[in-house]
Amino acid sequence: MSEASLSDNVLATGSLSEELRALLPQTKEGLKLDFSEKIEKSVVVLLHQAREFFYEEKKKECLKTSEIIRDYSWEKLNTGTWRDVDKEWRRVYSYGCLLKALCMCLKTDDIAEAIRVCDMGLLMGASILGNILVKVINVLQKHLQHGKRPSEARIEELRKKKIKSDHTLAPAVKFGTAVPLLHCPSLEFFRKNYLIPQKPVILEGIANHWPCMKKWSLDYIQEIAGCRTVPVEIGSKYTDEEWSQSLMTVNEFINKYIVNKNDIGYLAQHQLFDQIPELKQDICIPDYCCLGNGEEEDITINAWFGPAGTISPLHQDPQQNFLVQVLGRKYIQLYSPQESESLYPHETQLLHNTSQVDVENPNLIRFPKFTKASYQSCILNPGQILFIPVKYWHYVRALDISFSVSFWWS
Ligand SMILES: O=C(O)CCC(=O)C(=O)O
Repeated sequence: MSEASLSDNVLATGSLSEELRALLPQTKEGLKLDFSEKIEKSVVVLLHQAREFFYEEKKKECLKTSEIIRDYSWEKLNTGTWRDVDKEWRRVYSYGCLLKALCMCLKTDDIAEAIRVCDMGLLMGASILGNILVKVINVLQKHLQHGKRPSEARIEELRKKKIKSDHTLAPAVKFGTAVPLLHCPSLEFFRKNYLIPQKPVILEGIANHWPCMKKWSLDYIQEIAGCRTVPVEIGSKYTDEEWSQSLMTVNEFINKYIVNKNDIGYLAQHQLFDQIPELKQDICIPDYCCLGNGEEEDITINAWFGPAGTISPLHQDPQQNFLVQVLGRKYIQLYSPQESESLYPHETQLLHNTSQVDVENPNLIRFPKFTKASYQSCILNPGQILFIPVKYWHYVRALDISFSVSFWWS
């Protein structure tokens, strides 16, 4: 591209470039690049070069160098197990994504692609420069949508189109097995009767006034997050051989797995609210979490969004959980940790927290003790919160298009 056409582009996206620059330190020295000796010297040199090119407005060179940084650190992120990937390499990857996205916006006007690059940094990298990737995406998204956020009237219009129930037949909740239901219990009542004895309970009247209950619909989610890249689990359950994971935009996910039901796709156990803070404004942290001894920032908030028919096989987690139902219904079975022996956990390290039993269609020849396991069950409806104590086994099947938010706390 000639210099003339380069500057034409900069002019065309003038205010975008100004807004992006405002997020960055004024001088290249301000954009600190501190890495430990774990990062090879040649990579640190490349990072300095990319930074220099960026501040000197050598966009083509900066783009090329940031691509090399991304490709090289990508290899590091994909070698060995994720747990063993050093955070320093994840930071390098984030810098590569940041510089690449910035150059793309200044050099071309492919904003959607720049958002995808930033999302890759958020998903695979580590936080840099005060979570700058989130801030960059905020600016980019405004320009992508010509500065429009849905107005109150538009939110109301979208709400009217709210997802209808799929009318999937809900399994009967057997008499005597139903999870008890409480309306706005006091903190002390909940602590004494459910938290201390570690008993599941459904809480009503707590979350039904959260903004998400009114605002969220397929259309609203598409307006806020349609262009964002998210991880999607493909296949009916994570214990199946054919199960896999893929990255795609929320729009692609909705079109492929919710509107057209090609296969089961599940945006499961994803910290979507860290990635898209705008959606976080629509939810609250249940007050009952203060009964734990952890800090509020230690609470892990996950999104679970998918079509009817997603299944989370019977498994247990190491923290207390408030599972909040926002859209659609879910059928849930719960087994106390004392039943573990009758639930036949997988023997492998990776799946030791997951039962081998297909709860709604158990093979009693292979797993005879399963008939002895006692359980509780419920249909979780929008606005309800299910308290799942630490290590309590839970099986979850969506009966409708469903959006749940889980709060893991200690
Ligand atoms: O909703 C689901 O599919 C599973 C939720 C879950 O396992 C959890 O919140 O820990």
